[in-house]
Amino acid sequence: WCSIYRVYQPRFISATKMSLEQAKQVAAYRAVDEFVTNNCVFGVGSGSTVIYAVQRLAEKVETDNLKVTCIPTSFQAKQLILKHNLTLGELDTHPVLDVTIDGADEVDANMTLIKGGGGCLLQEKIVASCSKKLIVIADYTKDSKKLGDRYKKGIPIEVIPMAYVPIKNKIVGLFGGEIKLRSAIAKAGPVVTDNGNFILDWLFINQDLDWQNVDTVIKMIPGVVETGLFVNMCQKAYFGQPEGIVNER
Ligand code: ABF
Repeated sequence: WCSIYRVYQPRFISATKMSLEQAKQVAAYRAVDEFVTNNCVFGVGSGSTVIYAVQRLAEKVETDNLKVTCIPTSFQAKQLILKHNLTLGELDTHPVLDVTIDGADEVDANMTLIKGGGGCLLQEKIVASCSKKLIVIADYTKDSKKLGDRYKKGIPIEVIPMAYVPIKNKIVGLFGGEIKLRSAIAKAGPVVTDNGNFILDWLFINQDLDWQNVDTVIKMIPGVVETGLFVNMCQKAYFGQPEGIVNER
């Protein structure tokens, strides 16, 4: 790994993959540089872009001698915190966070997010809801006008396993589209989340729905634990570009 804002480039990674990785890294580094302060309580998101954020956080903690308490949003995030010897905290002792930096699958023009492609939406939403600020870091492919323009896998919905069929039918009955039970590999069993639940991926058709209302209505269905719709939660997004610059919104 090279120094700040530069990316290690193994020979076997294609140019496209490289530009994506570079885009993720510049966005993550920028967000950490702007939002991490001494004594802050910091929510650590999940996904591949967050790996760069934790890397940068660890550098800053070391070089600037900062005290930062990190609250994880997933098993992956907890492992990252421990790997970098950062201070691990929990909501029991730190119920209010200064900032959470997390990835997203898609960000629309209103800053509504689809999250949960990596299956961590429930803990991500809990931690975000306890944070004074939620900052998204992403590569340029996540920046869209309307949900569904770019992310084609639908909206993830975490559900209690015994209820997945009725929930599926109710959502399709209410809003249309199609729903798939997420499984890791074809013919393998369903993906089980960090919380022991299943994930439904809702391939919606109507891109002009009122997402706040959709989120509220879906969450009223018994057995739904959480949706991957984050409405009015994100204050700022950084989108790394292939050339290594960062667009902010
Ligand atoms: C998490 O990781 C998610 O909510 C989202 O599904 C995903 C984004 O991952 P990546 O940074 O790998 O694109 O933040």
